[in-house]
Parts: sequence; C-alpha cells; structure tokens
Amino acid sequence: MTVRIGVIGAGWIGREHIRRLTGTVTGTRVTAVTDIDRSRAAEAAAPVGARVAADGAELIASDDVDAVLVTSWGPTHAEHVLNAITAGKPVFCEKPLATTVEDCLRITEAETANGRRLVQVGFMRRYDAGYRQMKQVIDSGAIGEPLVVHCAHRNPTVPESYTSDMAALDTAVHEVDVLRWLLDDEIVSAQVVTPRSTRKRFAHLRDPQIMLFETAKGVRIDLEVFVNCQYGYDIQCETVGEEGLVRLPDPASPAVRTAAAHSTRVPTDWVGRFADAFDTEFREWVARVAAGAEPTGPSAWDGYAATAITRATVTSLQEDRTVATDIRPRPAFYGGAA
Ligand code: NAD
Ligand code: ISE
Repeated sequence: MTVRIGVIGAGWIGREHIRRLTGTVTGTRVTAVTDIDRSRAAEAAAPVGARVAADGAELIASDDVDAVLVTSWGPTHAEHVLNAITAGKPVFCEKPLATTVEDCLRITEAETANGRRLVQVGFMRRYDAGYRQMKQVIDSGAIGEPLVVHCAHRNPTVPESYTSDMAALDTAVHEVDVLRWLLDDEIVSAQVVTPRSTRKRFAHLRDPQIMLFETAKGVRIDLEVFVNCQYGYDIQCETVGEEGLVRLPDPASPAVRTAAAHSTRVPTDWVGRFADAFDTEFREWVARVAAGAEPTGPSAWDGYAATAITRATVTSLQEDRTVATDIRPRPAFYGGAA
C-alpha cells in the first residue's frame, strides 16, 4: 500500500520532509501540500506532483490524504492535530505538539476519546543511532543506575526572531524528550541559570543558558544551551552511573591530519546532524501507518510532558527560581498506571 501524505507547512523542515518522503522513504507519496503562503506551497508541491490544498482543514478532510504531516509554525499545530484526530487520520506533528499545556491536554483527551493512538510527535533523537546505542547501554545495567547527565546543545547562530524563551521551548525541548526516554524517568523540576551572555548575539537574547533538571528518581541533569556558539552544530550527552559512564558518539567523519593538525568535522546544522535519524523516524512511522497499526514513536503524552517541562523552564528563566513541572500521572491509555 502506498501511504498518501498531506503536508501542512512548506517551510524549511516541511520541504526537507517532502524530499525525504518522496526520495528516501519508500511506500509513500506526497499528494497535497498547504501553507498560508500559497506560493511556498506551490513551489514545494510542483516537483513531487502534489496538489496545493486550500488550507489545513481541506487537506485533512480530503480523500487523497491517508495521513497528515504537520510542519507549520508551532502555535498552529494544535488545530491541525485536533482536526486530524476528528477525521480519524494518523498525524505526524513536528515538535512541539502544541505551544501551551492546555492545548496538549486537549489533544491527549481527544485521542483518548478516539480510542486508539493516531498522533506521533517529531522528536527524532529517539531514532539517532548514537542515542539508541546509549539507551542500550543504560538499559543493560552496564553503568549501574544513572546519577548525573551532562548535556550541551549548541547552534552556530540564530536569527533575530529567536527569543530567550525559545532556548527551552524550541531548542532544549529535544533534550527534554530524549532524556525522559533515555532514563525512563520523569522530569519533576527545572531551573535556569545564566552566565554572562556572548557578545555574538542579538541584544534581546540571553545566551548561553544553563538548565538544571531533576527527575523523579533523583537524577540531576545539566544542559548548556548555546545558540550562537559560532563553530558548528554540536550535540553532547554523557550519562554518569554508579559503575561507569556512557557518552553520545559524535557523528562519524574522516580524521584529517595536515599542517601539523589533526581534525574531524563538526556538523553545521540539524539537517545534516540528524539526517539519518529523520530517515529512520519516517521509515518506522510510514511502516506503522501502512500496516494500519498505531504509531510506536513519541506520543501525544510525550508531547504534553515536553511542553509542560519547557514551560516550567521558561518560568524559571523569567522568575529566577526552581519551578516544579507538575506533570500529571500518565494515563493507562499512554502506558501508565493512572
Ligand atoms: P518555517 O518558518 O521555515 O516554516 C513554517 C511554515 O509554516 C511557513 O512556511 C509558514 O508560512 C507555514 N504556516 C504557518 N502557519 C500555517 C498554517 N496555519 N497552515 C499552513 N502553513 C502554515 O519553520 P520550520 O523551521 O520549518 O519549523 C516548522 C516546525 O518544525 C516548527 O514547529 C519547528 O519547531 C519544527 N522544527 C523541528 C526541527 C527538528 O529538529 N525536529 C527542526 C526545525 C524545525
Ligand atoms: C530548531 O527548531 C530545532 O529543532 C533544532 O533541532 C534545534 O537545534 C534548534 O535550536 C531549533 O531552533
């Protein structure tokens, strides 16, 4: 079966995923594209033979769309995801699931009422080979119980439109999701401390920020978010346990020795750093959709937890205090005991 996909949002990642779904992942066809900027939708649709849909609602309802991919701006995600649930169609939503906790809960409630999982959230790090290897090591017990995690999330630069709260909502949200999964644990509090800011930033931005999280089992996490680091796109993660530690491998790149120096490349953006993870993420999602099965990737509940935790992180930045995340007990529908 060929899965016919409708794409809402033809910006940077929307175009990346259209390319991926037509050129890399087998068993799919992009049949419809929509964007509030119609010319952008037309540019993305033409090369893959898709039609331009009038808007998200029309695309979701139409007979030529089996499954929906939401890659529009974050504040618009909830509306499209809720429409897809109402239509009974599988929906893959790029992070964040929604920008408010209330909208995330509306989505989990709608999905629960629907009776089967339809939503997957685009937290692609769970599909990265290095993170998967780290998880195997932690789950095997080889390093003992995890105690501390040290992370860094660095982007070379960000545009002027990037604001201080985006360090949590847009950037750290990836660590928040992958660490909950890696540790099989919940984040219960968040705190932000700010060193002096780099001069290589727009004046309104606090950058870097150091985020400190505590989990229900008592693991402490420190995360440096530095989005104007200049030198590359650099993702680091090290988990320290009672009997050893495990470190996320850097992506493989040739080791070059020349002019009395030894060097390996650092990626320059998320597109290259996580290309394989995105491919795997979509292969696995499409296989489930084609089989008529529920998705196995990050759920609407994970999307809710990530938004609640990053919102608490923003509150900490604004109010200079440690903030409880107040995550609700996980319902049985999402694999919990509640
Ligand atoms: P972008 O600004 O390049 O593209 C967003 C597009 O959505 C724009 O073309 C805009 O016109 C369109 N749009 C806005 N509202 C719409 C609506 N109601 N209906 C249809 N189209 C609408 O942004 P981007 O970088 O492509 O990011 C899009 C989403 O993907 C964001 O949620 C972002 O957080 C996420 N993202 C994820 C990753 C990742 O690593 N997983 C990386 C980048 C972006
Ligand atoms: C962007 O939206 C992403 O999701 C990238 O993975 C992240 O590194 C970047 O900071 C975000 O702005």
